[in-house]
Amino acid sequence: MLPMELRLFPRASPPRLPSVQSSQSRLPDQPVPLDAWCWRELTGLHISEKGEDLTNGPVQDYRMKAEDAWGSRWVNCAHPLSHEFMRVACEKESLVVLAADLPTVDGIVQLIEDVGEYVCALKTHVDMVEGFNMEDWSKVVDTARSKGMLLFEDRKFADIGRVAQTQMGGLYDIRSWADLVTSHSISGPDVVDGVAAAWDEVERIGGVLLLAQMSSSGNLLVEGYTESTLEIGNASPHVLGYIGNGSSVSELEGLRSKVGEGRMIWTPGVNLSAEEGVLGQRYGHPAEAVLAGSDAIIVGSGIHRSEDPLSSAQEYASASWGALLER
Ligand code: BMP
Repeated sequence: MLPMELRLFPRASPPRLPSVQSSQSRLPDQPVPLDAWCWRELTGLHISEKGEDLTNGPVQDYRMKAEDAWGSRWVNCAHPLSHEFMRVACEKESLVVLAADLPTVDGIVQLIEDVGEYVCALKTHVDMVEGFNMEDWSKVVDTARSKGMLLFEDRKFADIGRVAQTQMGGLYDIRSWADLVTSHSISGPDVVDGVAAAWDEVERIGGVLLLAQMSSSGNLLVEGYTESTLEIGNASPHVLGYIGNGSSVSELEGLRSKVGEGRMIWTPGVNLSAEEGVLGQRYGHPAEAVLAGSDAIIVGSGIHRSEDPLSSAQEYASASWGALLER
């Protein structure tokens, strides 16, 4: 059993998603079976962290704000964590996901303390952290939670389902603290079911973002691969959305037109001042990415390497939020 502080959404009873089937047994064109608010009720997301029922209170206000800001995405996305992300985005007026690519727990905690008010989710590469142990890592988890951020481990799973399930545990025990993870689709749909089965083991709900495109130059995720990835993702209730290439407006527009409104697109490869990063990273403007259909901008060095991370986070928040309201 997990300690309570590692559970994002305490619930009276374990979450069971009644219509969840294996990705393979559902036809790609079948819609996700429950509407968003039904999922919300089932998962207890309408219960605040203090245990208050928000249904008749402030939830109405943020529903209105969220529907205004997100439009059809709010109505059509079915995964409960997509709504949680959209709600936090409205609260913070920001679509920023912070890529905290730092090698120490103290460094990550300090960064969250510094910029957390403008960040909706913390993206980590947990295997980058020197001398990792779960006790220290809980400082990152607790600090991110205290700032109202979702936890997103960019693990890029790519193995067979059974191995992915096991890799969600192990030293880093990703299943116990991450709300979202990334996965490649190269090994087929079972990788997603393996990841979901691991969350099920610890009675938590999580979402998978499949890599449909990448921002690195010369990557092999060509159009046909992207389309096959969408087939896998659209058939799975565990797939909250896709990673798209934030450095290319045309690639993103193409991706959005294929994805439709029911899944999110999150984009790395965005920077306000650079067009190129180190070792083949490519960048586009965050506002252009959002106008082209991105729902979350993943920003790493633009914030953590800035001389003034707080002002930079604020700039990324305002550029992304402004673009969302414009589109
Ligand atoms: P930066 O903004 O410093 O370039 O960092 C981008 C982050 O997004 C990194 O953590 C990287 O792992 C991730 N990322 C990426 O850059 N391109 C992709 O295609 C997929 C990613 O996950």
